[in-house]
Amino acid sequence: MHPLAERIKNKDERALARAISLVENDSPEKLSLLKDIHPMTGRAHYVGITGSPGAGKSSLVNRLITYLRSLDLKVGIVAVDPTSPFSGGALLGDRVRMAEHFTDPGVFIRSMGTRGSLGGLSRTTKETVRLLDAYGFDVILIETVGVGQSELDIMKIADTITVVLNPGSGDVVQVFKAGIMEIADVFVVNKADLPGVQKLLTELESMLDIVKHDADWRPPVVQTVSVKNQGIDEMWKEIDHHRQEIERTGERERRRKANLEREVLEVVHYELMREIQKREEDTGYEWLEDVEKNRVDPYSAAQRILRKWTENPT
Ligand SMILES: Nc1nc2c(ncn2[C@@H]2O[C@H](COP(=O)(O)OP(=O)(O)O)[C@@H](O)[C@H]2O)c(=O)[nH]1
Ligand SMILES: [Mg+2]
Repeated sequence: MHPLAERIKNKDERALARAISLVENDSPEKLSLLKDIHPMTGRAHYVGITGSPGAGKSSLVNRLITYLRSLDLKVGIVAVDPTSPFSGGALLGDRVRMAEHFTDPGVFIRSMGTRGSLGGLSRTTKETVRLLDAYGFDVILIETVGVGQSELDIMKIADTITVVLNPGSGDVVQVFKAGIMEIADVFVVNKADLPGVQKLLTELESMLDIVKHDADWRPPVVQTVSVKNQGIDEMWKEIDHHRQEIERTGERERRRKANLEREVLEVVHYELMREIQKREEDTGYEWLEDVEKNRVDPYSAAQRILRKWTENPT
């Protein structure tokens, strides 16, 4: 067994932090570590929290941590943050947030910068979630930056996907366009202290009538004011209710299997790409000039590289 896996099993928090760094740095030991922790995973409830920048995701997460701790649940958090050009790391707000729960062994927060994730942000995030699961957290909160394609991809690992919207923001249309409507399990209307709540609720319900009209689960809509700590218990109640429902119907198993399948292919894709890229680098991209000078089209060049690989894999 990988020594870090052994230590994670024994709830060594420093080993967990080390393991996440290995994942972030795409270390060669990574696969064997992930392999060894896999049998320890599968117990935690993965909760995704997505929504436009500024919607209040981080403040909600912070309130949720406190609330979940009051229920004596252990919480791991992976927050994907836009990398600040000034600090070169995660945003200051998250450092402050971290400090608040710093001494609590039942909380572990890791910020992922959008830059500098060598294995790809989506993959790094998912692997970090697996590590947190193996360590034994009851709930793992995954906070994304915005509502783009990569967020959508990250969210797919979650059992319960929570989408945060604000009144007066035109969020519903954006969320609809991004394809988030289809994958949302719980909607949170945060900043419910601001005007336009009723309008947003009406828009949201009519959108749900269209998108979820024949779904088994119609996403509930909860209102929160995270700055005043209002509605957090209700938010959690709906998230937990969703978990119970998908466990009851077998949907949780189906999602998890589909995720694992996808992850297998992602690993293959990534490892193969890395090998091929390395080889091409070593041979100085000999096709490059031909493609640039239009002597060879890109598709033939790609086919040639693939053929070279299948005939002589390393
Ligand atoms: N009025 C009001 N402002 C809020 C509420 N929740 C968050 N905010 C503010 O919205 C801003 C963005 O919050 P943040 O949690 O960083 O959003 P994130 O980008 O989605 O993580 C902050 O200035 C918060 O103080 C709320 O319920 N009501
Ligand atoms: Mg945030």
